[in-house]
Amino acid sequence: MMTDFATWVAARQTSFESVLQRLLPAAEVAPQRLHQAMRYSVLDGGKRVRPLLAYAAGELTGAPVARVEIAAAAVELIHAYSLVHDDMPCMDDDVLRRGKATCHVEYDQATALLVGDALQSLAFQLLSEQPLNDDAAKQLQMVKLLALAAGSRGMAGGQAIDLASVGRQLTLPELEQMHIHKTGALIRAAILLGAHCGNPASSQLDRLDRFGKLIGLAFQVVDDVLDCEADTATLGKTAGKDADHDKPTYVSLLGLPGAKEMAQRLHREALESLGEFGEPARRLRELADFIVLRKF
Ligand code: GRG
Repeated sequence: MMTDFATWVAARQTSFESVLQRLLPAAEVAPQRLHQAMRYSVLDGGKRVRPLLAYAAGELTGAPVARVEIAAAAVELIHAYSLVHDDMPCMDDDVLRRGKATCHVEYDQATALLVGDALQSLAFQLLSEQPLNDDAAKQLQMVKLLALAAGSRGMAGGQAIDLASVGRQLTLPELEQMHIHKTGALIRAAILLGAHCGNPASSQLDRLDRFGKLIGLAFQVVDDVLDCEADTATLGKTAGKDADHDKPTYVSLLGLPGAKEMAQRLHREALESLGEFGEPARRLRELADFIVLRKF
């Protein structure tokens, strides 16, 4: 019998925590302070949405879990690095992340910079040293996929657009471009990497790519709504920062009802893109529901 969604999520989150525990350098190993700060920034926090998407895509393509969890860890390490750097005074300058002090507050700025650098390197070390696909050329493609998603034409590029847009009015297509890169690229990569640990048909990859694009954007629209509607304690990060920093968001452009409507539309289209996959795509559909209906 298929377990319910909450049980599936809890089981994956628990086993993924052990995977991260194992893959991160031990706190006692030199340089201890850096390793402690890396573990502080990655372990015991976050919803693990990207890893869950990778697991779900892997289930669709018959991927061995031992492979998917390495790909999922690589994506989560990139995500954790981006949060550590984003919170620094030279970027978003925040003191709270995942319900605890941000890395540069708990440690110091230089350590936070190095934590991000080292997490990014570790992600690519894992993708290149662990067996993820029987075909070495395909595994090389997976390394490239994550590099593109994280780099200047992906997440880092989206962050650059974000920094340059403060105080400016963006058009809807400009805002969409920013978020497709900043948030969407890594979410899309998580889904495709999970799928590539198995044997996806090219028609499956096309559909998953479309699903990833739509649900990555939906994630950000909901993030904008929550920044405006939820409180700091629920989010585990400072709420209301977008308006305080005069940042263009879906809420500032479309208003709250308009942003919510857009999230619903993206959700619907994301589910449609999985149309013909049936039962094996059940977890992806449930994750899409979670991403749009979440309250934190
Ligand atoms: C510094 C290169 C660089 C990039 C930073 C991800 C990012 C780009 C900035 C984080 C700030 C932010 C609010 C981004 C948009 C949405 C987002 C990615 C939120 C955080 O992701 P969640 O909700 O966080 O999945 P948890 O803590 O659950 O993992």
